[in-house]
Amino acid sequence: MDASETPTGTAAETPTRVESWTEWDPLRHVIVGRADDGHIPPPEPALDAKVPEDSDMRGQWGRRPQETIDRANALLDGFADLLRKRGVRVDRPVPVDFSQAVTTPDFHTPSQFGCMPPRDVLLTVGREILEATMSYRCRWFEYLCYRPLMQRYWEEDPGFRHEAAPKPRLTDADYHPDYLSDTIGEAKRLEWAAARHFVTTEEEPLFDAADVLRFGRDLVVQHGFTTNRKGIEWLRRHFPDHRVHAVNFPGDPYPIHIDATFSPMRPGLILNNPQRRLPDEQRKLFERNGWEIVDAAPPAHQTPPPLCYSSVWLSMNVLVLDPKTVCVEESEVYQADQLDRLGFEVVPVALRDAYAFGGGLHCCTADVRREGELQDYFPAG
Ligand code: DAV
Repeated sequence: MDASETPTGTAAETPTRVESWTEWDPLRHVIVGRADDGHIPPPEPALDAKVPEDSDMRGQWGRRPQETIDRANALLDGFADLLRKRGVRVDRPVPVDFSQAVTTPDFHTPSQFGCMPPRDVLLTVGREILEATMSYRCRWFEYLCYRPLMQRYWEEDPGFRHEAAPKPRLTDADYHPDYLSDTIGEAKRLEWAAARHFVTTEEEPLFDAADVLRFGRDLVVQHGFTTNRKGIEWLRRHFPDHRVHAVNFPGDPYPIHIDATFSPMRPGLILNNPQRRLPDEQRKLFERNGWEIVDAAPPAHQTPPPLCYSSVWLSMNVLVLDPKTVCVEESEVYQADQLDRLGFEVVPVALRDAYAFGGGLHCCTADVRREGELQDYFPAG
């Protein structure tokens, strides 16, 4: 299959219009990733800093076992079908050969990663899709998997703006050498995270799209391993009509991507990881504007699945279909129950065996179209 595969059901008729301003407006068109040819990348500074010190992934790299790729793809295909049945148009990326080494004038890496989490690469803000800089060498070329889709949207939607942030050089100057040890220990990592000392330096702007949340006129961006201050400043200058707010979560020893930490569900309601609370000072924006920040329910699992980068908090990596409907991974019974009590229709989706390829239900998708117009959700500033 490729980008031109024919969607089934009524969603096939959805014309191409790129536009999405929030994480919760009614979803009409989305990209769902693929696990094809997924690789555990070779060691490199930004990635090593994220692989937990006790992880089964330390010291091994190469193509993932075919049976795990097939299983993950079956789950991703199932999720895509479920979305189509609910009237959402679904497109899929076109994988490249991730076993290829990458050599630029500035770095060399012996293999690449995959194209399971489009959320990390593509940031949709209004009528624009922006390719993030990324901060891992093994993910430098990942945007190529989405180019067939971007070309098609560009041909079909005269209002679509396809943008790419400046490609970073990713020399050793981008990474703090003290993070290169695998015996740092959790206490030291928490101390560094609280002091906002992350693996990436301020050599050049760096950001992953999954560090950004869209609240209409406001963008909330996590400062952590994958996004630095200059990356946030770059976003501020790039989106001059938005207010860009930097946030950080001191309780996270491996802070990458905001979507297992802080999840907006509908206007006025955000789930926050209780082990990674938003600092008091940064809560004020939400409180002044009447938003409620509630602790997310605990994960149903004590450990992530095998060969997985992410924490058990993918439990809260949910995909909101509209302000009353949310997709939750089917084994995450506590998260499902909490959202049910908060008034949502909860749609269970099997995805856990795909987590190892780069994340959960929010990670494995990227918005193309949500209904709704640009609004100001924080009028009190
Ligand atoms: O909790 O490991 C995972 C986010 C993946 N996009 C975590 C963060």
